[in-house]
Amino acid sequence: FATPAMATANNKERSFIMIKPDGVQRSLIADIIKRFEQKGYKLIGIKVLVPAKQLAEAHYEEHAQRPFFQKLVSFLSSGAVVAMVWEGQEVIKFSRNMIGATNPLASAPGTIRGDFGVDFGHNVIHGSDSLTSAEREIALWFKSEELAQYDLTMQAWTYE
Ligand code: IDP
Repeated sequence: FATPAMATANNKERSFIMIKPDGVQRSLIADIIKRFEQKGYKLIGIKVLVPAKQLAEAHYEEHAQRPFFQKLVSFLSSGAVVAMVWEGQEVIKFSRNMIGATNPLASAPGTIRGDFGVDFGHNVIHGSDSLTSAEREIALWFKSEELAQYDLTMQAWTYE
């Protein structure tokens, strides 16, 4: 028998999730946030911003040598994005499952990209792909004081 307090030990994993400019322009913010909330994850950071090109380049630095890099960076800094940090058990891996494959046409129906996207370059959302990426991306987009520490009473009903 585990009390809710005991159960929180594994629930602190964090992922950086971003609704890209296409997702914002297509009014998908609420639908996307709703999926993470309904899954049982906790929103601990959120902001709307038009990323500077430098920030977009830093975010996608692993793709700097790829032919699509400039297009990708220009697109990300072309409009408002919603940058978020979500917390919960296995949130990194599970978010990637919720998001779907990089190519929306290869994403299963029911995933965010599978339900909302068509094209590679307009695939609606970003989610960290590993613990290392999550830590790097959260530090890049958020100051530590922008991340809220609070208890969600609902968690006692989400986690055993
Ligand atoms: P991910 O977003 O699923 O983690 P990554 O391989 O990290 O995929 O690529 C970052 C973003 O770059 C993708 O979300 C997509 O928008 C874009 N991208 C990736 N590969 C291609 C490509 O081959 N052509 C055009 N855009 C691409």
